[in-house]
Amino acid sequence: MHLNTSLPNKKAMWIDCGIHAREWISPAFCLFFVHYSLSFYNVNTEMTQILDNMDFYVLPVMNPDGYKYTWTNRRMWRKNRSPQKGTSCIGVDLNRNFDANWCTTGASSNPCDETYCGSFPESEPESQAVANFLRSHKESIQIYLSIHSYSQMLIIPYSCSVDEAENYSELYEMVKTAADKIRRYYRNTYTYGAGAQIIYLAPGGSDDWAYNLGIKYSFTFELQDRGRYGFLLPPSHIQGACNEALITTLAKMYKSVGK
Ligand code: ING
Ligand code: ZN
Repeated sequence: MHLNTSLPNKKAMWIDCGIHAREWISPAFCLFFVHYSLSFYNVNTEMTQILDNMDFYVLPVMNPDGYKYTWTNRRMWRKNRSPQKGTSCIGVDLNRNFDANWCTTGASSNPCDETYCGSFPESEPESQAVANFLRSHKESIQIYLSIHSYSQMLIIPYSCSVDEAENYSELYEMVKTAADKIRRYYRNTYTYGAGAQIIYLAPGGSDDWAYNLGIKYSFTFELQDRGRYGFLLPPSHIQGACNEALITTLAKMYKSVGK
């Protein structure tokens, strides 16, 4: 979906949801976000100002085959559904398939594993399509945002190595501010920081790849919860989870349109 009000040379933000099949709150957030944007343009000053200065590219489900499979066959499936040569094991972890220290420590080269990196970087049509789109729009796309669940984390590069990102302090301030805001508004805790420090080494992720492409505001959010329901977040929690992600997203956009 491309939300756009016409102005030349506008900046843009990219959001993708549903890289991982079982993280159902993620596609829900993308649709919530589109609905919110369309409902509040010309109603809420913040949203109006942002949309006047920025386009949104929203990919509601990056992994549609996997997502469908979690509805019909196995609720806890993570990868995509691509058949692999020489094995009956299926699927590649799309968030290990990007070209950022691809398939080093933190990913698996075994097609039967949950973090299988694929046979080469961008081997999968899903990751290739996203990478191609970002490559051809990198002049305008200023913010990259990828939505996952669960564990309530606001992650900045890098996850693929222990190196510090060049604008680490600025990114760190942004996620810290966002986490503080969520705590104030919703009394809920989000941890924040570089992926390799706050979770685990994870090479081949989309956010690190987008960052290295030159999109210097690159984030991965892990939405609710912190483990009570995990991927099986009950419907009653959808609104709250989306609101938390929304205020975080708005704060970032607001900053980047210079208001
Ligand atoms: N977590 C992410 C994963 O792919 C992550 C964590 C973020 C890895 C950014 C790489 C880059 O493992 C979940 N829940 O999928
Ligand atoms: Zn995920």
